[in-house]
Amino acid sequence: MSKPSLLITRRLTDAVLKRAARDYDVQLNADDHVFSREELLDHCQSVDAVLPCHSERFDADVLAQLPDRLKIIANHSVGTDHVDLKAAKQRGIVVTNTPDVLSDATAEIAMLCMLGAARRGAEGNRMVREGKWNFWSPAFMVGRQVTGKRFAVLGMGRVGQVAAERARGFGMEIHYHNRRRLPVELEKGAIFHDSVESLLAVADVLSLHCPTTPDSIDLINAERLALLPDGAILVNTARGALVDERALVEALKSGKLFAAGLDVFKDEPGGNPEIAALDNVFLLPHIGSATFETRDAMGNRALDNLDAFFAGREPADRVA
Ligand code: 8YV
Repeated sequence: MSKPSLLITRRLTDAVLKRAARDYDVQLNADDHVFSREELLDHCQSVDAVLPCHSERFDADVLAQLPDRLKIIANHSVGTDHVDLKAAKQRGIVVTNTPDVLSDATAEIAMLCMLGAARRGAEGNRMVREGKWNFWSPAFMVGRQVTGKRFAVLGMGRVGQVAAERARGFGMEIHYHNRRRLPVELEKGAIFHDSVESLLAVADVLSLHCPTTPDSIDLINAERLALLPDGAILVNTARGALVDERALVEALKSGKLFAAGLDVFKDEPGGNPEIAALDNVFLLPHIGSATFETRDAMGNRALDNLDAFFAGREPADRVA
């Protein structure tokens, strides 16, 4: 029997690519070229399945133009905001994601963003590297200690829960808001807030871990930033779309926010030049899940979902 054909839109790890080549007739975008919409559609025309990353958009229009033979989009990401799930369902295309396997790596990056922002990691790093470190005083490069402060998790899903666990390790008090309150054994003493507003009011560090939906775009806007305690820190390792970046720049300039640690931006790749021009930010290029271990696990999870689908079973991580 011939192997199903599979488009892999980005270079995955060697181990994952080897496994994919064993079981699928793979079309690989080997040079990691960023597909335009037209190129993506073009490459999808001759395959039974696609294994894309979060950066390839499958909106209703793209989905409508996929060939009938393409039956599954097995994402290499936990986030699925780049796929119109409703339209995929209507079109009879199965969609899967890669939950769990990236929670540790992403929570680590949330801690890096928190500490980098609180302790002025980017400024200090730049100063030393540029040879501008020419004095020292007790008042020099003073930041915020996080120990004993309140770590506020917006979206207590898998990543949010691991981030809370790591923040607990720094002696922080955990607060959270989630659509549904967690069972007490998963809360582990975290304090539940039944509204975003109530959470913001206590957030010394606000860490975003909620999905991007039409309702959560610009969730953190000027009005909500104003609810934070003065001198709060914003951490975003989820999606740039959650934050009104213009309002963020104002809050960082006015000192309402002490700093922000961001791994994600509205415009990716690239980021936001107005944010990048500020000193009180610690910025990373969307590398929350970028560890060797996690990349292998994500690729394998996506292939597990494809294997199940082509064996006539329900993929474990089906989201549409
Ligand atoms: C990935 C992510 O780096 O999983 C997600 O939703 O944003 C990141 O973990 C990226 O999606 C890789 O495809």
